[in-house]
Amino acid sequence: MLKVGMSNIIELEIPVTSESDSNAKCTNTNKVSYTNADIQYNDFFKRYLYGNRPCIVRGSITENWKSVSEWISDGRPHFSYICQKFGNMKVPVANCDEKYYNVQKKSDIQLSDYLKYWQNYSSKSHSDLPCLYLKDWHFTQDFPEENIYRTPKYFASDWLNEYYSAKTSIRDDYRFVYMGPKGSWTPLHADVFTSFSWSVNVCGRKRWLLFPPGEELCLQDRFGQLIYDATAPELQDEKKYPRYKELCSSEEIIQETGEAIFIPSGWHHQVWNLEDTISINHNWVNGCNIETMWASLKDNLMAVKKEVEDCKDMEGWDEHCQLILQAMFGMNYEEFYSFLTFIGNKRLDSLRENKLILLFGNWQLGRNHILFDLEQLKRVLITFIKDTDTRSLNFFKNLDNQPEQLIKEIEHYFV
Ligand SMILES: O=C(O)CCC(=O)C(=O)O
Ligand SMILES: [Fe+2]
Repeated sequence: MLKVGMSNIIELEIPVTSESDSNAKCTNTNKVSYTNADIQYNDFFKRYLYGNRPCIVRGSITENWKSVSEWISDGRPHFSYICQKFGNMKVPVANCDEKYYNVQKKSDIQLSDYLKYWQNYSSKSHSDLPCLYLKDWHFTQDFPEENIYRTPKYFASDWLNEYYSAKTSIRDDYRFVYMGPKGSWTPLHADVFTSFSWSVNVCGRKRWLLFPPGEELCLQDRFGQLIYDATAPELQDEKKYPRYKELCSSEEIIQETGEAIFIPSGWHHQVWNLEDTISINHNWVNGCNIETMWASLKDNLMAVKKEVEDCKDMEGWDEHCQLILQAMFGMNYEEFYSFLTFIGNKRLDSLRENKLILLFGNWQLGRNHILFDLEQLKRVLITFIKDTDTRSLNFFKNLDNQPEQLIKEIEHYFV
């Protein structure tokens, strides 16, 4: 267990303001920046998280990571070690050669079988084998005591995993291990809930193709369907992809071993493993992108409602739409409200009772950071409770604790 000293505090100068209009269309402010792992937290926060700009962090990110010292041997995955320790786990594996709707076909297999396959595949003696990619393995949830990495401080303010890892009723979080052979890849997408993501290569290298928010419209066919592979020649077919010619900004970047990449909210991306690669990856949301998450929850509800419009007169239609929203988007309004109140109450408790908030990686949340979180949260909560969809839902009509009270308690710290 790490001791919590001053150096473990992540803190902000207030007010936080972004340096520029980061995602302005077709400007070179969208270029991926490089920064060193000694950059001040406040600077990283302002430039990249609040500014919603991509970057690669180089330097000492993976220093002392157990995943590096134990899982890697001579720069390659230590197959026998990984197999002996975790081989009996069931893990999710995608077939990179098989498109299923607009994603890769996935199934669960035993890790030992996957590792055997991988070694065969890499030995090239089985050119008939499909390219399989182990992705979205909830490793930390499966092995909370293993501590194979320390979340870098820049990514420690993570409301999403703070909420899901505290919630015992459902076993779900957004902390993953990815591993796959050279050539495995992930099709074009934006992340769940328009969350941020960070990813660190424990071994191997990745090629990333990034598109700033809005550019994905140029990568949709005339029915609004996003292309599966952003490098496919069919994009040139103007009849199919009429807006492709308007594409004006994309970024290609190589992420080396030991480097962290930060992918901002709403940036579409496609990824290739250039070598046999193992990476750690989190999706996350915090005070910088909570409004974006709320906007995308609303957009998704609108899309659901449009889809089932013909049953509008059915009793309980609004509640039914919420069920579909949960299934399609991964969250509905009630869950979102529970998420906001969990984060808000935890921070208020900490201010009232002078209690520490310890985040992943044993980083401690500074007081200004807590205030920033509360201010952002309040803003979203106010629009959430005014929303007509929210007000029509049963859970909201029957709340035990009124949200206005929470808002008042937050405001108390801003007078
Ligand atoms: O590494 C990959 O294959 C995909 C990672 C990704 O999409 C992400 O980190 O958001
Ligand atoms: Fe992603």
